[in-house]
Amino acid sequence: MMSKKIRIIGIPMDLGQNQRGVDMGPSAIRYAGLAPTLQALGHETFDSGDITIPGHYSLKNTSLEERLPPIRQACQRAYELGKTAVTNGEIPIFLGGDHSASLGTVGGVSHDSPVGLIWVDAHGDFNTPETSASGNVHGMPLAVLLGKGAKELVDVGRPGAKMTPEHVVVIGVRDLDEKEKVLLKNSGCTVFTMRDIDEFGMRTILQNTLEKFKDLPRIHLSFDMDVIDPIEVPGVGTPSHGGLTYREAQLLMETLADTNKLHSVDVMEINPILDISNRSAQMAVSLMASLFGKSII
Ligand code: EXY
Ligand code: MN
Ligand code: MN
Ligand code: MN
Repeated sequence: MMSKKIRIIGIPMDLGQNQRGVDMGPSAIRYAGLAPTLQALGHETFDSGDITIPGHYSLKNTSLEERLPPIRQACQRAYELGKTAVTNGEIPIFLGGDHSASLGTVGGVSHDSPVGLIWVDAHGDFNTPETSASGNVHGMPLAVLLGKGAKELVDVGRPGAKMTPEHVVVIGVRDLDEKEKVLLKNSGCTVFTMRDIDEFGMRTILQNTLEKFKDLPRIHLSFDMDVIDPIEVPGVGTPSHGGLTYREAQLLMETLADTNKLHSVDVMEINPILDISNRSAQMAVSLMASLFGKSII
């Protein structure tokens, strides 16, 4: 794989859910050796450090309404950093932090033209404040990117190029809320559940995905680490049994590496407080190595 310019951006977002610790995800992934691993593959890395999450220590157990302004502000910053990185010809790797931040990252990297969005997650992240039982914004970002939900967030998240369902593929879902299921089913997005992966295999799912995106020159991968089975990745805030195997996740990365279409990537939801010996962050680094050409012979 040709040498890439990779921009590491930490987004220690934890306002989208209630588990403390996910704000330390960016540090855990850096500590697991992300930059030296990518450099060893011949890539050039730049690290922007972590953005500031306004008020993030004083908002424990607060309401959705109280959290919307700081989440909006942080996602606006993520939007701007993503826009700047891709404008400078860099590939941003956003390190979460909870998945609510992706309503900003995806908007920023697709500010001027559509991307194929591959959303890999145990969850649909397709709730709105009206359908959500938890009120947690990390269960909403994909709906926001398609224009559904809180106006304060839709105004931030909607990319200039206006994300459309035809440009969205969801892979790995197995834990959907009832009302969310109806929204996702009627959304027009392509959804491959864990059962689809079991029945057809990851290779077929990826072939279908890349066929769907054949006319799109750029792909954004929004990877929620809870898509992988919690036995392999215990350090996540909303674990869900029966996830991707290590190899299914690696095959996904290797297949995307072959396309040379990778435009940007989110690695979200690692919570080192819930982890075992930083194993989940080490897995994230291993996956990024495959995404950036490690297994290409
Ligand atoms: N659907 C549940 C909710 O909305 O609260 C759980 C969402 C988990 C979201 C994680 C980031 O993927
Ligand atoms: Mn998610
Ligand atoms: Mn998830
Ligand atoms: Mn399987």
